[in-house]
This record gives sequence, C-alpha cells and structure tokens, in this order.
Amino acid sequence: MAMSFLYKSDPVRGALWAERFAQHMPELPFRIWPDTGDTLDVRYLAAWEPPPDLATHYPNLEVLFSTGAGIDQFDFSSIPENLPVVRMVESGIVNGMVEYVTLAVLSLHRDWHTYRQQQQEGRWQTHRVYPASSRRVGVLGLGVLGRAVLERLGSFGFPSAGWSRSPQQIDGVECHAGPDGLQAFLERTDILICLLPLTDSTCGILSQSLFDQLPRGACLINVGRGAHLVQDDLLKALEAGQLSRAVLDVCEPEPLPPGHAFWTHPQVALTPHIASMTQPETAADAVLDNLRRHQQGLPLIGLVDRTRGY
Ligand code: NDP
Ligand code: OXD
Repeated sequence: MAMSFLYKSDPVRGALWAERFAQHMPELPFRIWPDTGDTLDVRYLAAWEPPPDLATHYPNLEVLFSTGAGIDQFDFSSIPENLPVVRMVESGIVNGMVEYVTLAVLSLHRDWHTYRQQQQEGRWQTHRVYPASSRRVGVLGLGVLGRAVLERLGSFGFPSAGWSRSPQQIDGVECHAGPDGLQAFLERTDILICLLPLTDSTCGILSQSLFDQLPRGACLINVGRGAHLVQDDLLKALEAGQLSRAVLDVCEPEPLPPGHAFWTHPQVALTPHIASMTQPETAADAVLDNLRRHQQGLPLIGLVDRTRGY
C-alpha cells in the first residue's frame, strides 16, 4: 500500500520541510495540507492542530507529530487511543527559548525595564547593581527546555534551582520535586520562570498561593502557557508589591484582547508567544530521525505519555 507524510501547519515552513524530506527520504511522498492526496495513504501527520476526523479519514496513521513542543492544543478525545503522539524536540526551539529567557532574566536582573521607564520620564537615576550571585533563579519544569535554560543561566553565576514532577539531578542546580518540594523551591527564588507543560495538574499553578511563597518583590517570567497563570492574582500580587515585575510571552486567550490590563501595565512586559519557534530545517531533521527510529522499532524521541498529559 502507498505511504505518505502529511504536513498541516504554516505552508511556507512546510515548503522547507518538503525540501528536507526530498533530500533525505525521497521514497516517502511529502504533502502539504490541504493537498492530502488519498487520506488512506497517510501514515504520518505533523500538525499544530490535527484535522478533527482522524479515526475515520486517516485510519492508517501510524504516528502523529506535534509541530510544537507543547501538545495541549490537541483534542485527545478525537485522537485514536493507540496512536503514538510525539511532541517536537529539536535544537531550534531549545536555542530560541534559551535566548528569550536569558534576555528576560538579564533585563530583570539589571533593571532594564526601570531604566526604560525613567528614560520616558527624562529621569537620570542610578540603582544599585547587584551581582548575579545574589539573584536566585528558579525554573518550574526540568524538561528539555528548563534544563537548557538553567545551564545557560548558571554560566552567569545565578544560583539556580528547578522543580519537576519526579526527582531529578542536575549538576549545579538545586532540584526539588513534587507538591512537597514546591515551597522550599519558591522560598529561595527571586526570578521564577515557568516552563511547565499545560496539564490538569499545572493549569492555574501561577496563582496567589504560589506568589505568596516567593520572597517579597520577586519577578515572574511565564513562557509556558497562558492558562498556567491566574491573571487577576498576578495583578493583585503586583499591586501589593508581592511581585515586582512580570514578563509574559503567553496569555489566555491569545491574542490578548484589546483593553486588557496587561497591555498598559507598567510592571508587565508582553510578547506575543514568540519566546521560541520551531525551526523548519532542524524540526524536519528531528522528524526524519524519528521516522527512521519508528521504522527500526526504536523508541521515539518526544513520545507523549497520555496518562501524564505531556
Ligand atoms: P518537557 O516535557 O521536556 O518537560 C516538562 C517538565 O515539566 C518536566 O521536568 C516535568 O517533570 C515537569 N512537570 C510536568 N508536570 C509537572 C507537575 N505536575 N509538577 C511538577 N513538574 C511537572 O517539556 P519542554 O521542556 O520541552 O517544554 C515545556 C513547555 O514549554 C511546553 O509544554 C510548552 O508549553 C512550553 N513552550 C513554550 C514556547 C513559547 O514560545 N512560549 C515554545 C516551546 C514550548 P518530570 O521531569 O518529572 O517529567
Ligand atoms: C510550542 C510553542 O509549544 O510554540 O512549540 O509554544
């Protein structure tokens, strides 16, 4: 039976994937949505949002690849139970996230936002410069991205900690795990970075009770998902001085509606979900590698555990 790979996401990036596939796996026809060909031939699908009718129209699908690192955008009720789902693990996403979080941490650490505001007011005023060794950073999520970010931040000398679901060990990083480890992690964290996947257990985790456990005046960087954050709790924590600043790359909903308080809040810096983007060339290479692994019966890199939700 004929086989094909179907790509359903941004077509411009899809054309770059197509070039990579033509070069490295010419025997596998590569199609870009909506040019599906015979859907019975589709064995592999890469999508940000898969078509809703997978079980009926794509009965021969063997693997579903997310074109992003997250899979919370998938409606698992419409994805056949036994279909392997693979999230994107590729160097382009990692490098982009490391750049963004480094930029955000350094800008908070060196009062960049304060100086931009002072410039608008025509005010020449210096603030004490603290050494990195006195600013404690903490990352929620010690996965592919959290670990890469911590490695880079550690190189500046920031004392680093991380929090995960299961216990982890990382050189130079104080590791905490599970609900019992959260308080100790938060109490020592001046700049908190959220790099968790969005699941039933992590939805709304960035809430007042969590903010209250941080040192007074701590900063938040949310690069996970908008629904990790309880927005009103952030506004209250900023107003009360419990948090001093927030850098938000993700919001709920996206785009953030006009008139929302975050647009003009002097202590909130916003970007439109651009912390990191899948890079077509390296993403195609990662998927090609996984296809070879699948054909050889090897474990897939980034295979989602549906019981954990990530
Ligand atoms: P991984 O799956 O590699 O890592 C997830 C980490 O979160 C793991 O350490 C895991 O713990 C931990 N975790 C999950 N659930 C819990 C929980 N209930 N309590 C404590 N820790 C938990 O994911 P990635 O690092 O690749 O990506 C993380 C997220 O970043 C993505 O899901 C996506 O939402 C977001 N993202 C945002 C982008 C942007 O542009 N803003 C771009 C790309 C990704 P354990 O180690 O025990 O499994
Ligand atoms: C992703 C994202 O999950 O872009 O890759 O947020």
